[in-house]
Amino acid sequence: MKTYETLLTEVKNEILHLTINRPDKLNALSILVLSELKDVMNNLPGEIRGIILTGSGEKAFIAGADIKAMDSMTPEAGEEFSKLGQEVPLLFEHAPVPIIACVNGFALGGGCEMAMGCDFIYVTHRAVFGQPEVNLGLIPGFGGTQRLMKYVGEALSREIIYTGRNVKWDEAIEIGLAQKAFGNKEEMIQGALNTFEMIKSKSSLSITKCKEVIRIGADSTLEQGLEAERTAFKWIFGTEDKKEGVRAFLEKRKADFTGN
Ligand code: CO8
Repeated sequence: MKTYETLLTEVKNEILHLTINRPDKLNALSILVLSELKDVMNNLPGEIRGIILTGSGEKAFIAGADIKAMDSMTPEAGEEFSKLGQEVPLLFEHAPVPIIACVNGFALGGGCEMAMGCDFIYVTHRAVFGQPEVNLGLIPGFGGTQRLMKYVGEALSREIIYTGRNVKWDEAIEIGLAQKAFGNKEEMIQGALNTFEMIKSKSSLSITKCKEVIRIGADSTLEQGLEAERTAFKWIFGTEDKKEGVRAFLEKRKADFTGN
């Protein structure tokens, strides 16, 4: 993979470890960070089965959009910044493999928004979420007004966004924003790798199609979602992995999926 100025990327055992690496600025999302994230997502290595997204250091996942960069922006530049920041979680959602956000410390503003674009979120006991944009006279601009309510419901999303308050890891678990908690960062990354081991034992085609159909369903009517499911179901019936999975069950053996 390419090297980046603000990101660390490493593929190990078919998992891409993607780390935002600006610890002195609490991994704040500058235009460069967002552009580099876009570049990674547009050039994913073919052989990977999953992505772990995390932040460098112990203090922050991402402390938000770069506030300094926004200081001198015109409304037009603000709109461009918002568009760039909206594109990244969309790329996460359209990726062919699952992405687990591993949140160690602050996931504020744009940080919470990046995490919510991932498939699910693991946390350490240091994780703190929030959409504090109202404290800056702003509004969430990288998808927070739309995605937070999908995680926690509309009324709670309004309460969190209007007050700009912090949501600590235990509340995040309680309200369904985060899915699993761990004592420290090392345990969290290992937890994500364990989850990926389970996912890797399935057909990659099944996982990609599940991800695609869930995404379509989340943004459409039930009828449209069911149609997408049916179409994907038909497609999967034409794959070697479906034949292998069903045959392995009938022959009482473990399936050997090839991703074909
Ligand atoms: N942007 C830029 N720099 C930041 C950011 C940020 N979001 N957060 C922290 N930093 C920098 C600090 O300026 C400081 O740098 P320096 O040492 O050069 O002064 C360094 O990181 C360390 O930060 P602190 O000294 O403040 O660390 P503390 O432990 O005292 O505090 C906090 C940690 C509480 C996380 C604090 O840094 C903070 O409140 N940060 C800002 C959090 C925030 O408001 N985030 C939301 C930003 S707005 C946003 O994300 C909107 C997205 C949509 C944009 C729409 C486009 C138009």
